[in-house]
Amino acid sequence: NRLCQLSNVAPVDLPPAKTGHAAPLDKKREFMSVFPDIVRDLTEVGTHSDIPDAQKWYAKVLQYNAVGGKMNRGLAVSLSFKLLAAPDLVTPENIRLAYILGWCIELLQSFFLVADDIIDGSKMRRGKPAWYLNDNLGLGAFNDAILLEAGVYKLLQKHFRDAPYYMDMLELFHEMTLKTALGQALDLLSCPAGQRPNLSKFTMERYNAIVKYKTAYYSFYLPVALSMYMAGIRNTDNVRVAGITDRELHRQARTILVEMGQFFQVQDDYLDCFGDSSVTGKVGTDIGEGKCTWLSVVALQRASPSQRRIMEEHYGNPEQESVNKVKALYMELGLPATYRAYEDSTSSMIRIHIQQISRGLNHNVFFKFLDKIHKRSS
Ligand code: GPP
Ligand code: MG
Ligand code: MG
Ligand code: MG
Repeated sequence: NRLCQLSNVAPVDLPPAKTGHAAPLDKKREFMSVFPDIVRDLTEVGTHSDIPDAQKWYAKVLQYNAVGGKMNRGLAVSLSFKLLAAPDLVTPENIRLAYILGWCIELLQSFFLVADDIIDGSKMRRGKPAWYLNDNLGLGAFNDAILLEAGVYKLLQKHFRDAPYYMDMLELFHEMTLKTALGQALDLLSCPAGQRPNLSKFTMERYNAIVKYKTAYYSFYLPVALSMYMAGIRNTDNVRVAGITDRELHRQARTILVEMGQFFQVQDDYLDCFGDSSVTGKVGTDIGEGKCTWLSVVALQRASPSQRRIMEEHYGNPEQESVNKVKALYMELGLPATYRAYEDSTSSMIRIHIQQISRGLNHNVFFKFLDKIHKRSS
């Protein structure tokens, strides 16, 4: 459509940084400064004031679970909004709205993590006991996961119900949740409760499908898609006519972001086994739980028949001795070096793919994401 042109003219790509780094501290602080308002929005006097105990509990659930992570997903909304939107749209009010959307993703993420830790039997999250282990909550934590998810929709309603892109955002959150839960289902099907893992299902194809669904969509596509909806398309009179809803642009963004998300989960799998708990803030469970991970798939690709027997005998057994045997096999197969080579080649390949996408989307949105995760250790 000649009348509609994208609000931003993509500048020349900046040379991407070489190593990963966390979000700058001031941006994180600014994002954090909105959190008390988020808690207030969800628990303020006047809403459910007849049940103050529940409101107090909700505030506690939010405080324990929604903060303390890297907050990369939450910060990504405002970061890409600033890169995608026309300068006159980048107002303090809109940046605040982007932060609120960022908190919606952080809430969605905390909902997933509370559930995932129960499911995976993980002991630690973000350097603290997993929520279900805190105060011996047990399965009561499941209800708190529901509280966290419900908060997403309360915030969207409160701040966006009159926005032209409200319905797009609602549908997007629902769609991302469905995809994530389907991915989680696939993750769990690799090792059904009470059974030995079915190693014949541990193929790279299946692995890629699991991580695309359980991680990539909500972690990478969701924040950028939200910022695209906010950023807007302008007509030739420079009047904003709609959010970026162009299907082709969304498709291109999704393709590259899903690729990055898969890369991110490979890193997560590597860190589960070889990461430093004091840096990752969590203790790995993948080998003991019999997960279909990047390491287990590559190990099986390379294993001799006798090495495969070690996997068959010990993979999916939480006893420390079995876990150690599998780790020793991973070392014997040289997986840390394979991983490092994979990390370098995948980063370069993603860089090339970014350069190939439409100029209608500022490439720095994607380069910034990639820089954040390249060579990450947490
Ligand atoms: C990461 O898997 C995937 C998720 C956290 C999504 C969970 C989705 C649900 C619908 C509950 P992981 O188990 O490898 O993550 P971690 O290593 O952080 O435990
Ligand atoms: Mg887990
Ligand atoms: Mg899991
Ligand atoms: Mg993991």
